[in-house]
Amino acid sequence: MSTLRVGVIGCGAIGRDHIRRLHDVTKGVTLTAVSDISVKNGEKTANQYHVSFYRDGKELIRANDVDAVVIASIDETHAEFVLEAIKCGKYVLCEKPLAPTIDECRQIVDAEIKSGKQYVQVGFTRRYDNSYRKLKEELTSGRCGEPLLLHCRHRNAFLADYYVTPMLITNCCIHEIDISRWLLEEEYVGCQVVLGRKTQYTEDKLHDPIIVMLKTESGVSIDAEIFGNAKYGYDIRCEAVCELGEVSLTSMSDILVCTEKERRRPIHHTWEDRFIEAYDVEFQEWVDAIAVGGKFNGPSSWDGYMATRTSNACVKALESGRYIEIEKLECPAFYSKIN
Ligand code: ISE
Repeated sequence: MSTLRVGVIGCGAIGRDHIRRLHDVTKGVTLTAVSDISVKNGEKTANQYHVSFYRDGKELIRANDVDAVVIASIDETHAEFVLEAIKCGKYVLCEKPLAPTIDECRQIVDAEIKSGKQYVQVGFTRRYDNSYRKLKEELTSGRCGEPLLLHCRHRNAFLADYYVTPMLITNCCIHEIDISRWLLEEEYVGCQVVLGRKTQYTEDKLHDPIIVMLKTESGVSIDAEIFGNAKYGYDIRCEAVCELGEVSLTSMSDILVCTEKERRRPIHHTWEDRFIEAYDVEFQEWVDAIAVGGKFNGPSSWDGYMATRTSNACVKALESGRYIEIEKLECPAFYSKIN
C-alpha cells in the first residue's frame, strides 16, 4: 500500500509534537516536508527528520511530494492555508480553531462546498479521547435518560503570559464548545459569561477564572469553568446530569499509587499528557480515512465554523456582560449536521 505523504506547517510546540507523531507513531504515512516562518526553527526540525523545508506554507502545500497537510501554525494563518489546500485539492487537518473569524470560516465552508469534496478536518482532539467517546456512548444509549445539565471544568496549571481574557474562550473554551455540541448533538441558542473572583496569580489583562454558560436548543444548560492558572495541574472534567442518572469523566490519570503513607492518583500537568493518546487516534483515523477516499467522521469545516461562531458570541457576552442570542443556521446538505 502506498503511504500518504504529509507536510506540516508550523514547527512550534504542537507542530513539533505532530511531526514526531507522524514520523514515529502514525501508520501509513511518510513525513516529507515542514514549514515555519522562522527559518532557524524550521530548518532545525527539517534536518532532524531529513525532510524538505519551506519558509512559505503555501509552497509546502503546492509541493509535488505533499499529498496532505497538517496546519499547526498560529491561528491567524489557518484560513489562508486551508483555502490553499482546498484549491490544490489536498486533504488538510487544521488545528483548532479552523479560523479566528466567522468570515474566514464561512469562506472555507463555501470554498469546500464549491470544490465538491470534503478536504478539511479540524483538530478537535477530544472527540478521539476514549473517555469522551464512552461518555457519548452512554448518553446516546439513553440509559440515563435525557441530559439536563452539563458541568464542564477546563483547568490549566498555567497559561503563557500573552493570554488576555477573551483567549480563555477562543483558545480554551472552544474545546468545551465543540465537545458539548458533539456530546449532546445539539446547536446552541445563547450564551453568557460570569467572572469568578480573580486569582492573584495572573496579570491584570487576564481575568481568571471565568464561567461560560451555554444554552442548547432543547434547553440543556452548560456551565464551563475555564481556569487558566489553576496551579495544581491540567484538569478536564465533564459531568452530564440526566433525568435518570449522571455520567462523568474520571478526571485523574489511570493509575493509583499506594505507598506506606498514602494512596494517591497522580494528576496530569499539561494537555499533551492528558490527550496524547487522543492525538494518536485522531491522526491515525485521519490517515486511514484518506486511504479509503476521504470519508471522514471527524470534525468538519462546518463544525469548525459553528465553534468559531459560538466562541465569538461568548466573547461578545464577556465584553457586554449580557446574555447573547445565537442565531440558528441551516446546515448545508453537503455536511452532516454534527459530524
Ligand atoms: C491550548 O491552546 C489547547 O489547545 C489545549 O488543548 C487546551 O486544553 C488548552 O487549554 C489551551 O491553552
